Amino acid sequence: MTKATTERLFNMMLLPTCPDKPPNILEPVKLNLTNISLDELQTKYPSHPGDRYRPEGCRSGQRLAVVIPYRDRKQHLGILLNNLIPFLKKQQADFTIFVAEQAPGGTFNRGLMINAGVEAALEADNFTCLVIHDVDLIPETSDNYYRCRKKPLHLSTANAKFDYKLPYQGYVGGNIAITPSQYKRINGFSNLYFGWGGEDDDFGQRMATFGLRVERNTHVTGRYYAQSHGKDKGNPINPKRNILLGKAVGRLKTDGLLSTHVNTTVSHRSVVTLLTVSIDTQFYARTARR
Ligand code: UDH
Ligand code: MN
Repeated sequence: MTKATTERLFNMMLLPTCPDKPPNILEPVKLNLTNISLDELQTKYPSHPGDRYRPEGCRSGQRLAVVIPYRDRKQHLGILLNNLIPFLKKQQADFTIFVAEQAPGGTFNRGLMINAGVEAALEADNFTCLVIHDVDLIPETSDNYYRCRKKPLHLSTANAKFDYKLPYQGYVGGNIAITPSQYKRINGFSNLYFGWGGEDDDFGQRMATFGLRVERNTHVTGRYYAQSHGKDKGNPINPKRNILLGKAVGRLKTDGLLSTHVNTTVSHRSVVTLLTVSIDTQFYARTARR
């Protein structure tokens, strides 16, 4: 038996399960909006094997992978991580954060980055819960538990950017908790939404098609601070989003988690697992012409 295996077995036998309600969970979140770099974060937070954080003294009921679609938002990422790590530690979560960074050049594709991030996460370890997380949203409520439930859970129901309300009925954009098996059942996100808009509604249609009724955080629990930004250079509004949405359900089986055309490299940065995702642009250019 390897040392790691022995240690794991030992922990499993000795550690009690973490309580549903962690100690001090009702202390309010104190947002920290000071700029901080990934290097500084690596110094601030001790290194963890496999970039995995585990609660001290107890065993968490779930193994969480947080997946952040990302490009060109360094400042947002530093600030998010500096808030998210203590937030998840307080929740006694067992978590690894995957940053799915789209390689430079070309138009941003949020759905494809999320699929690539989930793919890499599920290859890396046996996670039991996925949280899809935008880089600019910071949770404001301590007991907004990043845990999976029976149904997918929409977390960011009260985004400051939308006046702390849902922008429209059926909105599932921003942050969502979903199990790997649910995510696989709906074949993840569509890979075809280049540019801003539509991929989240497409994802909503996928869940509805499989009878996965999304549960929602209350407007108190689901409060998020929104880091401000303008339009990103590499992410113009997608003029084709409504055409794509019109055929969302028909495409579900052939366009999704099982058919990403990307090349992903993995780098362990101790606070996060950084994925660099290069899109096969020629493949997607051909798909778009069809
Ligand atoms: N993202 C990046 N880099 C980009 C674009 C998007 O990292 O260049 C990621 C990031 O995680 C971000 C998420 O994708 O939080 C969603 O993109 P967004 O923040 O642009 O989406 P939002 O809903 O749209 O905030 C704001 C765009 C304003 C256009 C409004 C038109 N009605
Ligand atoms: Mn945003």
